[in-house]
Amino acid sequence: MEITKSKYRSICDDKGKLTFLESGGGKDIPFAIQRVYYIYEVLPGERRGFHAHKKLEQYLICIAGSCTILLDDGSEMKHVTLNDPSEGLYIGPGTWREMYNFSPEAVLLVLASEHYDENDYIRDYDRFLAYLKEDNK
Ligand code: T46
Repeated sequence: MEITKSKYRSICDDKGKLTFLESGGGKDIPFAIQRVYYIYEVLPGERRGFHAHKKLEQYLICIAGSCTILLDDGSEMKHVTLNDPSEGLYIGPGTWREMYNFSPEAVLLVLASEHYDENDYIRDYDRFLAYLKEDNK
């Protein structure tokens, strides 16, 4: 499984740092951003996610603190630590994800290609494996 991490342009001057990203053809985010959400104040030891998406594409940016993302494509698992606000992790359809190891100050920002749709979620691991074998991906 290939891990796609992007580094965004940042301006660092005597006032501090500013990172920016743009969506659209040839830009930082290849899809039109339809939704933005963020996860924060995660309790110590808490693990989130435990699902895959059928269609949704997302970029995850840990804009404060750190957290780790487990990615599983049904044949391989990878763990990616996010601790740089100028870096985004791409997660495409058909990838099981879990998020854990949140530092107390962590804020995980997510840029999503679609509006919220519970029908796009696969929240059962066996169903996820079966889904990968189907032709309807
Ligand atoms: C994902 C990972 C990285 C909404 O009503 N609207 C939304 O846009 C979202 C994201 C969630 N919700 C509701 C659905 C649940 O009742 O908020 C509740 C918590 O969502 P969930 O348990 O799915 O949260 P996570 O942290 O497990 O997963 C989230 C995203 O849902 C998911 O798409 O890829 O972050």
